[in-house]
Amino acid sequence: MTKQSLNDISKYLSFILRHQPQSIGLILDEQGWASIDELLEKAKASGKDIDHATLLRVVETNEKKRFTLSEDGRKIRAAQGHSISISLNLKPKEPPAILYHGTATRFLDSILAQGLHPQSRQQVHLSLTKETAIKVGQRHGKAVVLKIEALRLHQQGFKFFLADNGVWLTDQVPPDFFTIVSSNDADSAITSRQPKLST
Ligand code: HQG
Repeated sequence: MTKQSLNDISKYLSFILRHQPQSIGLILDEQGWASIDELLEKAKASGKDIDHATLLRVVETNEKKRFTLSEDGRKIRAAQGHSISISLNLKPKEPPAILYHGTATRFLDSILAQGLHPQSRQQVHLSLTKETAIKVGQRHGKAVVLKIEALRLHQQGFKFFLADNGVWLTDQVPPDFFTIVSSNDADSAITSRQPKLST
């Protein structure tokens, strides 16, 4: 199986497990888990034939560890990124002092005015490193990175959660708790209209 085929299956599983399980008649439990047997059966019935070994290979080789298996190996769920309403049931956790959020310059005006909101997903996604945040931002256009004062937010009562794959999640980030990071990806026009510039 080629890397491209594994990647295609990963995208398909993300679509089903994060966004549209009902598109193949699959019902996830309240914490986002699907029975692997049922998932494979329903995928096959809708024209996507994936065998069990291939599914396990996708889970193991996925570079962002997007999928989690249950302890008994019979269930699977997406580690984060859901738009459907499920509760990952993660325990709140104290975050590091700083986390990063990658976004695109075209969203900046709105983000500076309103803060970060989950938009179509369940929570705002934050990264441990600037490098990861740049990659996340590039998915949307010209990347810009926000440096989030995560620990200060936590101390103010905002809850943080660490997904199984190392992505940090929180419900929102108000404007007073981030600054724009100067990087090669943030052009000077952006950095110059930002009052609190950090590196
Ligand atoms: C932006 C991928 C305007 C936000 C990634 C982002 C991540 C606002 C976009 C995971 C806003 C939502 C999630 C506001 C936030 N006004 N825009 N007030 N607040 N936004 O894709 O964080 O590869 O839903 O900055 O790596 O980009 O799929 O979220 O640009 O971990 O596994 O609205 O998805 O993982 O975009 O990405 P998304 P995200 P996977």
